[in-house]
Amino acid sequence: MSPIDAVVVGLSVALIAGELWFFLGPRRVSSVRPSRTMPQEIKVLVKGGYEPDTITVEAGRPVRLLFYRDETAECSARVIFESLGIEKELPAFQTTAVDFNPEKPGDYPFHCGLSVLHGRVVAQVGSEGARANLGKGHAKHG
Ligand SMILES: [Cu+2]
Repeated sequence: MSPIDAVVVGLSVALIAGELWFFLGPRRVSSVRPSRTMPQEIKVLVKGGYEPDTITVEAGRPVRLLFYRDETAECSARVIFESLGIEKELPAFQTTAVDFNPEKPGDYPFHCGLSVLHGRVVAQVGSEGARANLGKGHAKHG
């Protein structure tokens, strides 16, 4: 085998080994877990109702609901979470954030000022709850 042949064979072996390592080698798993202090952010469209009207989150982690009120109808001007003691004005065509931490698993209902429109936050143990919301929300939000 000439020196050139040896070089070619060597390079080929190295190339094959590289490819095998690349495709079959151990995967680097991102160890970045979502920080427990990062709020679970969910966008809610307010227009004759709440969309989504059922929001699943992980209990014990902060939640930030971003209400975008896409109307001027008086009915939806305020949102009330009685069990959390939260009441917020929702200016029309703006996004209003409502922050809270659902310490315990369970339902956290909310409604409009006249209790016509209803929605609820369902807090579940574990991150399954947070994943349920992935991809939800609306293009209308800024
Ligand atoms: Cu109402």
